Amino acid sequence: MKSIVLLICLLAVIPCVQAQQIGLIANPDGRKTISLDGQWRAIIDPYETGYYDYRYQPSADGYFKNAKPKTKSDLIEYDFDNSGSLKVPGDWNTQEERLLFYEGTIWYKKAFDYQRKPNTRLFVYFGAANYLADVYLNGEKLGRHEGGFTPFNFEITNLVRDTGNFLIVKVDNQRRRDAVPTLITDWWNYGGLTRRVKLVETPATFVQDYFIQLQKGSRGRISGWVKLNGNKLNQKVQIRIPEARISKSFTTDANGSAQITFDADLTLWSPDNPKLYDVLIAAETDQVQDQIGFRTIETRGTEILLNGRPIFLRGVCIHEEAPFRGGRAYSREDALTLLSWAKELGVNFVRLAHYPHNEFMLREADRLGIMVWSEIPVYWTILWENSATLENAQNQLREMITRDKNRAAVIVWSMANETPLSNARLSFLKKLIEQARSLDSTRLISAAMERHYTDEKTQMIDDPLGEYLDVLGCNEYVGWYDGLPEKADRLEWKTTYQKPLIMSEFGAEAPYGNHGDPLTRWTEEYQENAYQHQVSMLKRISFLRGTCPWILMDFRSPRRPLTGIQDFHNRKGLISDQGQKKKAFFVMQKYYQEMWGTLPK
Ligand code: GCB
Repeated sequence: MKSIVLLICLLAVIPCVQAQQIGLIANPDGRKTISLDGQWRAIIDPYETGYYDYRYQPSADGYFKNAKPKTKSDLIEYDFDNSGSLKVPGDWNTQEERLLFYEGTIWYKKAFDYQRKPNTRLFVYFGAANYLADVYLNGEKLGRHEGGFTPFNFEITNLVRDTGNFLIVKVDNQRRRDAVPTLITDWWNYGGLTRRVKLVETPATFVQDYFIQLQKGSRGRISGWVKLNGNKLNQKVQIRIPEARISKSFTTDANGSAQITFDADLTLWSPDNPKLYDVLIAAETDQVQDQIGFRTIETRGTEILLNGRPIFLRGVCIHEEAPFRGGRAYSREDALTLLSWAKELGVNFVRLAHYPHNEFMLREADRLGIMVWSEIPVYWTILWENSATLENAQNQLREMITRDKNRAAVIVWSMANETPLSNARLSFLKKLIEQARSLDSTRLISAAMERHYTDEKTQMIDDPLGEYLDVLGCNEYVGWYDGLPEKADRLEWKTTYQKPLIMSEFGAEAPYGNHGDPLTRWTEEYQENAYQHQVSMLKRISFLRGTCPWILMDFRSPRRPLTGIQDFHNRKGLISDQGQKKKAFFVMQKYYQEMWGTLPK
């Protein structure tokens, strides 16, 4: 009996020994990588036949085995090599017309050869897969990842072969009530391997992750940590910033960790001067280079201070939607188009809604000097009392912060969007806030909240969540869902908190080129009118320190069917998905231009 138990334990353990999901590898682009992008074979599997048997049990002979008939009589009902293909990175919805509304499973397969090397470890790194990914190499399961907008990696050192490897991923984008996000969102549920996939090569012991930023409140002291992974964990690690003549040595402990702290005389990163330094993290067995900016961000009363000086966040919200071609954005070019439109508007800040965007957005924001609000898809009707939902949200939060914690551009981590008040919701969000603060004490914490009327003229922000935030975020649609544009003229804003406010959404909807008078819905003139009244209202809010109109560019949404106007797009963009600027764009642009004269950029 004992030996059977032992055997079962061993069998259960073997796959873990071979294929490990280790923590995220920081800065994969700063390492030796081999791209797996391009065409992948794909099988559409709406009934998950490749995963479950006819008793709805996980099947041992799923599609991940990539089986081939060995004799002419063999029965195998799938064949990757004769099926169609999909481009990676890319959502599947916009690659084939029959997939536009598809929600379910698609199996992806990529074949590759790899020359194995001594003392070298190999990982497969996914930028993102929406929503649930089961990953297999050469028929063995590597693991599962849940959450559509954050990266994950698996070690494959012991499974990879010199020739004939097949990497298979089951991607499932079915919406679930207990997931994050949950069943309803006002954006398209783009499925698939939506971001880049690559192999990452490292030495046996390597620099897995590091956090190198200015200590909270200090403009001259860097503080953070370095983490090694491997079997030679006790090493000397140097942090070098040649341009600032810095070279500091630290020793990692038995777990491969070292706390770092040292004084540094640096040119600080800001929108005026987005200075990035080459930073080298050099252990004895590995080294990684990154470009890192240094700045401080704090609040004092209702002020937001960048490098100690009050700042107004001239922002705009952006979805990860590709300009011109539609679908999920994934490339540097997409990021540059979106961010340069935002710059034309006059921004120094963007809200990346409603989930972590691809890494290019953060890297380019760092280079262009655009401050960023980044958030997780805790949106609307999350199951607050479900512990698995909380764990899922915590995991997505951890992955977002892990990936982007060294980007100077990121100044706000946001926890949630328009969530309804309840004790369960408050305790869920408090846990996320505690986690965010423990992972990164340097950024500001916010959430996009709602407001309510205390009388017909007074808008009140007193959501109990506000107590736990550094910056209040508030979404309001006065002039669109809430009255007509001129209603904004009568409103007065109040809050119970002595904190800065970012108006994290406001807007109105109009397809580009649809004209009429300023009170006719869906016209550019109505949208322009709504923005004019909004702007004069915003100017009257004494504790306002940032504005993020909804939204830079039109985006697809299944909740927007109105034929001839929306055609399954949310048309609240200041710019159309073909890059045409609507009248409202120029209202916001003027508001931001006027501000440059009176406030520091
Ligand atoms: C909101 C949501 C956003 C929607 C927007 C709208 O409040 O946060 O996701 O797209 O309103 O257009 O209704």
